[in-house]
Amino acid sequence: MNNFTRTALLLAPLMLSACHKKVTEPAPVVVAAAPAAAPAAAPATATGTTATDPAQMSEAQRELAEKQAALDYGTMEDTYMKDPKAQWAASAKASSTFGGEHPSDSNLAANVVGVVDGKTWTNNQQDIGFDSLELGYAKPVQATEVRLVVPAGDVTEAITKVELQDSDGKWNTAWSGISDVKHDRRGNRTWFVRTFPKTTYQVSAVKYTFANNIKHGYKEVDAAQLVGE
Ligand SMILES: [Ca+2]
Repeated sequence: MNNFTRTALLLAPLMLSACHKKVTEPAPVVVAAAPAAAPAAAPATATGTTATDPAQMSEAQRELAEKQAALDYGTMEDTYMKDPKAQWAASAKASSTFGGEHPSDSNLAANVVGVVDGKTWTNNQQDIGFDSLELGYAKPVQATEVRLVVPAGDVTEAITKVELQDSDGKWNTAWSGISDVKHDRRGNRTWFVRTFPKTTYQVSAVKYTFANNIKHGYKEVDAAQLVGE
């Protein structure tokens, strides 16, 4: 039923009572079309929930949904990896490193440089204070997005601030707050992504702040992208 018909239907009794001499077209013909949209609802189970509820899915449906989620994750990650406007960190330094004064190579901030490779930086505190990871990029760009790749885990929940450094060395806050990015169980990594209006200045470094008490445990990061042109 189009809007005009609906309005005409609603107004019909009023018009009839207000103006006895005018008789509009017979209402019952229009009314008959109304229920057509009703039966289009999703099929419901005996308990009243729809078939997309994981608890109500058959094993085959669940397996299919898991494969679809894995495919979606793979497509997302492939798009990020091949993004022509993205560059990987060229240098990295951190406020702390697991092992303190004598960290092993397997925990150094330098492991965040370059493409995702499974090698990570690990901080030195599980639940005390704050840590930061600063990443330098070879080509300064007007940035629109940053991406931080962490191994499986909930590290992304501890991130509280993202800052961008301009060519004068000044740090500008691109985002701060409580992170809503949780462990992405569709794949082996979680991508922490923050998008913002294109910066008016050239960005050459990005700094992430971790509040260690928000999510207890050591914080690990594999790689980081800066997006812009
Ligand atoms: Ca790495």
